[in-house]
Amino acid sequence: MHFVERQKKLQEAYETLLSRKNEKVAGLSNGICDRYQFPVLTAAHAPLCWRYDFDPVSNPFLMERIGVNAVFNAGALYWKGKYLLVARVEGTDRKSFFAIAESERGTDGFRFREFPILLPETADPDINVYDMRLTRHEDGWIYGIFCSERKDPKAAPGDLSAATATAGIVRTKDTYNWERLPDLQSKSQQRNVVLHPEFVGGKYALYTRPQDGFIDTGSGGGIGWSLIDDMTQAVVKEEQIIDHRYYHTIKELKNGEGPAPIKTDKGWLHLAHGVRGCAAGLRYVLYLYMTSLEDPTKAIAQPAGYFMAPEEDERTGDVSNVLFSNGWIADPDGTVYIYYASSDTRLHVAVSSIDRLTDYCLHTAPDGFRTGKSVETIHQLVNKNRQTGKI
Ligand code: M1P
Repeated sequence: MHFVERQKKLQEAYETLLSRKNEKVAGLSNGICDRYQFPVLTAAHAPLCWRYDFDPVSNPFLMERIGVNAVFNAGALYWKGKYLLVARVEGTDRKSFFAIAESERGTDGFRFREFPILLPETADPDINVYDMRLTRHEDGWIYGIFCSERKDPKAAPGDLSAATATAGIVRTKDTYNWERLPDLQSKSQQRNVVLHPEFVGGKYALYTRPQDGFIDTGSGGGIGWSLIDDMTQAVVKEEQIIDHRYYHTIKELKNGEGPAPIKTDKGWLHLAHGVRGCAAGLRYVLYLYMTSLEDPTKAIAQPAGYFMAPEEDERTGDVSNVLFSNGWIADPDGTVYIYYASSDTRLHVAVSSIDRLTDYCLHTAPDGFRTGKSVETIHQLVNKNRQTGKI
C-alpha cells in the first residue's frame, strides 16, 4: 500500500476507535455496578505519533517503530472538568510507563496527552514502574504512589528474575510537572501503597502491602496502615494490618488496596483486589470494604467474597484471570466510575453510586470462613423472603 494511503487509513482507524461511543452493557448486572460495552483504553489508543515515524524517507514502509503491548491499571482523578487517567502503558519491550488520558465523559472519549510522563528518577533508577494511585491530599498536593521495580541486588548469580518492589512517590499541583520524592523506606518490600486523603492525628497515613518477596507476600498479613511524619522523607516506622488475608477466601494468597478510599457519610469506602491460587494460576478479583470515619483503621463492613470478577473476554490476556483496579472517581452527585483492568491487557469502566456501593457493603453478610456458615446465610435470606412473602 502506498505510504500516503496507509497513513490515511491508520489515522481513520485511530479516530474511529477514539470516537466510539460506549454504552452500558444490556441486561440486569448484579445490581452493584454496571459494566460498559467497550474498554476505555487499550494498546490501540496509544497515539500514532508515539508509534510511527511519519517520515517516508526514514520509514518507507510506514511500519510501527515503537510497539505498545497493553494499557491497563490506571490511577484516576477528576481534574479541571475532565476525567483523568494515569495509565500503565506497557511497551513491547516490557517496560511500563505512565501516560495521562483525559475524557469529558468518563465512560468514553479518552485521549492520551501528546507526551507520556517523563518520570524523574532517583539516584537508583527504576527498571520498571507501574500502578500509580493518585490522592488529592488535604495538604494541597496531588500525590502519585507507584511500584518501582529493580533487580534484586542479592539475587544469586545467574538468577535474572529476582526483583524488588518499592513504593515510588511523586507529587504535582498541575498534573504536568511531577516532583519525585524519595522512595518509601520500609523494612519489607512494598507494592499497592496508597495515600489516605486526610491527615490522621496530624500525620500522613499510608495503606501498605508488606511482602517478603517480589511476588509472594509471605508473612505480610494483608493491607497495612502506617502513619508517616513527612512525605518528603517517608518512612514506615510502624505498620498494622487493617484488612487481613484469610485461608479459603478470595484474598487467601494476597490482597492490596486499590485507589484511595472515598469518604462517605457512612464511612470510608474502599476498593481492593484479592488473590487466590487455583489450578489455572492466580485469580484476581475485586472486593469492597468500609472503615470508620472516626478511626480509619477500624473495619465497619467486610462483605464476603468479590463484587467483580473476570467475565467473558476479561478472562483472557497477558496475565489471564485478573481484574485489578487502582482508580475510581466519585462525582458530586454520587456517581462512581470504577476503572478496572482485565488480565493485565486493557482498561474498562463500571459505573455505580456511593449509595449502591455503601448499601452493598453494609448489608452483605461477612465471610463466615466455612461452608456451613455460607449455607446458614442463604437459609436466613430464604426465611426472610418467606416471612415477608415478597417472593
Ligand atoms: O498480574 C496481576 C497483578 O499483579 C501484581 O499485583 P499484586 O501486587 O497484588 O501481586 C501487580 O504487578 C499488578 O500490576 C498486576 O496487575
